Amino acid sequence: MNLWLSQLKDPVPDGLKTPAELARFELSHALPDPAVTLAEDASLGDGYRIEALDDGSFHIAGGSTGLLYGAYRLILDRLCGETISDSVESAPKYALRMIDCWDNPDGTIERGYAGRSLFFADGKLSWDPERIRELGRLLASAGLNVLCINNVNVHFPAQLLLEDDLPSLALLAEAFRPFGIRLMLSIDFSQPMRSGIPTADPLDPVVREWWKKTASQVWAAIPDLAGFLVKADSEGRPGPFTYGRNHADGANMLAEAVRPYGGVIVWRCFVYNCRQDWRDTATDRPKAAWEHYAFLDGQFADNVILQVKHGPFDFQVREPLSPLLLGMKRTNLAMELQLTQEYTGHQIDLYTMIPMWKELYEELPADNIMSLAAVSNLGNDANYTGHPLAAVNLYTFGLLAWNPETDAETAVARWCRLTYGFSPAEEKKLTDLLLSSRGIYEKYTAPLGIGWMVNPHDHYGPNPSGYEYDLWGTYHKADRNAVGIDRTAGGTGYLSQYPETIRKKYEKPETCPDLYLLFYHRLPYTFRMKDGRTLVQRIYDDHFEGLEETRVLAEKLLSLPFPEPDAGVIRERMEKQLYNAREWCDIINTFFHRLSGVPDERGRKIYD
Ligand code: GCW
Repeated sequence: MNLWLSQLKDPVPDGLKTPAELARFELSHALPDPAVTLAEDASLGDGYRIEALDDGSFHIAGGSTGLLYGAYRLILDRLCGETISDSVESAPKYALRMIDCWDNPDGTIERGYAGRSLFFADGKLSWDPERIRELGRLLASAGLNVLCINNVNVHFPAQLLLEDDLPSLALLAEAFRPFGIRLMLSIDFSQPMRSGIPTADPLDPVVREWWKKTASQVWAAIPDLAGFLVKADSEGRPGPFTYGRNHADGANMLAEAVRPYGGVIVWRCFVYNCRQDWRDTATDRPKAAWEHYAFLDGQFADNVILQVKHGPFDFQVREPLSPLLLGMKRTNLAMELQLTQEYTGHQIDLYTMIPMWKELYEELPADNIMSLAAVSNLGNDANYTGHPLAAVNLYTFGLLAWNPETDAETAVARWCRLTYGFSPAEEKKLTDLLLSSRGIYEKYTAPLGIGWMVNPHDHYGPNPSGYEYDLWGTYHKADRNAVGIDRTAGGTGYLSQYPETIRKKYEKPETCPDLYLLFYHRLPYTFRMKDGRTLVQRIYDDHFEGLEETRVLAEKLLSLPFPEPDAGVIRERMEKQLYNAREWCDIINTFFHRLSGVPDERGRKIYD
């Protein structure tokens, strides 16, 4: 199974060493005719230039990886029935196009919905070389180039990746090398303490020395390792706060250790108080990242990249763009997206993400964003992503990381064509269904930007007050009159973290876009929306519509001629999604009906 590359019949053989060699292999097998000549030009790096010559042949120039990306461009265009008539030049917008796996050494995957790890089993590295070559091909053909293989929550024995497991890790890095994919590792900030050092204080000379020595050993084994990914002082992970240091102290200390080898430190900004008292109204979780990082702008070393989740909470179906991505102009930034569907349906419910990503880009100036990262939705299921249609998220993420201008419909249609080769009418139908899936999911889950009404911990299915009296800072405060939190200047002040244009867009409930309404405002159920409906009526309507649209989605989707085994898996998941959508619709509507006492204007069934 090779997903969107299923038309490439010849598996990548063992023993290829460089992306340029792989490019030659792929072209000679997938595109033996017309002739394609390749010329390596290191100055082009990942970029390529393809020229269509008068005799019908093609010429590709590029760095070694550029040749590979150029080769996939030609091959995939050809598989799509497209051809390059003159010449094209292309180079990626982002230098690091990363997939972050949350895989644990025991083979489990945190928030994974597609089987077990492709890289670990029984406490150590373990992989099937053929599957790694398939995966490498998938990732490279989507333009992705960095793979962080282990969970940011570094639980023992993942620390051994920097110690006894190095030789094995070097072999895995070698397996990915022809695909132009460099490995990255999540590290444990307190790891020096495993060597008997009594502290992990980033300003302690012994600790600094330990990291330098460790980096020299790691890069001696894997000279092209991309760097380290760090989750520090977040959800119980160790970090510089323990020693009264800030995150620039922590990140810069590591940056110095990896600098001689061209390594980067990707430092996550997912830092907030995860032991909040629900009675405490002074703390508003979305404000946390800004409070921890904004004042450090300009203080990070140039090989540090701050990795910021796209929204200020945590990958909810609707969140505004994180203010850090707009405000830290003197810091290298990466935006972090989540392909694994933690809050978006567990790869059971259909949820195509590119429409959401495109919305984020509407507000993103992107000048100082140098990397795009996504939490992996991969596992060892035969189809890699559990739900066969979830693969569209991996592929289109790659296209977007290469070129954020990529149009959502074109990207999804290309994936459909490569994967299923349907007739034009069927392809259009599938493309439209995929593009509509996010809006449908959004309608039947937590309303109007409020988020979090999920079953705690597992995060699938409705539970409107599951997190209401918990420690995580995720409250909606619904009572009999009103719902939501005022995050404007008159409320928690979260909105003040944004530039003026954005503040203006959201600050008044009358003009705030509907879908963000309850993210920013606390409003009575009787509040009149722009179209004249009351807030609570809009909530009821959205949920009934979301359920009905899921029914229509199921019917249309299941009428398409998917091949087996996809057809069976899609049918089975669609049935579960229908059940889930009904649970959401009824529970959310009942919740608000019980609280508000307001009947549905249209007299539809809401349970008491
Ligand atoms: O919200 C949380 C997830 C955790 C995850 C964390 C993070 C890896 O529920 O499972 O931990 O986000 O992004 O670090």
